[in-house]
Amino acid sequence: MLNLVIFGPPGAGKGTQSQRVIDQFGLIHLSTGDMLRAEMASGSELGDQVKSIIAAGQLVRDEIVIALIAKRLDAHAEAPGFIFDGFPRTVAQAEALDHLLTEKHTSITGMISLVVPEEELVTRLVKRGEESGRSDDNEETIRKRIVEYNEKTLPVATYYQGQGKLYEIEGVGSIEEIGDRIAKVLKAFQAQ
Ligand code: B4P
Repeated sequence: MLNLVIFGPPGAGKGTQSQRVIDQFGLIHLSTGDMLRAEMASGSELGDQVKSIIAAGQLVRDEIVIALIAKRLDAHAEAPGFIFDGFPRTVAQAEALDHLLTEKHTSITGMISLVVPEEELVTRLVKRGEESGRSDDNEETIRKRIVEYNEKTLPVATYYQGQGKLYEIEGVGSIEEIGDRIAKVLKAFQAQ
């Protein structure tokens, strides 16, 4: 199986590049951001619980996102592989993911980490906010999300680096250029 984590700060292009990887490599896309937004849109109890957390730029509780991922892994038992987008976002989530995959006799192949400077992130997300109206895409919340990322999420890169699985990719350039950089790494995985 090819199991990838696509990683980076808010607005790094994780969702954008995941779409290209799915098209090229046929992996199942598991985006915790999309799952949480679907819960909010459905008006479920869980959706109501997470709405204010996301609007404040904070991370949703580990137990909630781990349960969402576990459910999806079970639903796609025959998949050729997964791309985890926006998950894991804490070391506790990374440990839980390793545990879930070990139970399925598989593991993470590698982490693709998109490196993008902060001001570029803010510019991208403010623009998206103007177009989509997403409650967390305004400058004040974006800055909070970046602080939350630096404090709680960056250590996840160190976690995978310790396993020899971290691949850093320059995340500035056209969507195609970045996609080509990622595809080169993934083809090397497939050749192994
Ligand atoms: P996510 O949905 O994961 O969103 P993101 O980090 O904002 O975006 P991403 O990096 O995917 O950027 P995109 O491709 O869209 O998380 C939202 C919130 O959900 C979190 O803040 C948190 O509260 C919660 N959450 C999610 N997962 C969680 C977890 N595991 N644990 C706890 N809480 C969790 O690109 C952004 C913009 O840039 C787009 O408009 C795109 O068009 C543009 N863009 C992309 N590539 C570009 C390029 N090369 N050049 C110029 N623009 C580009």
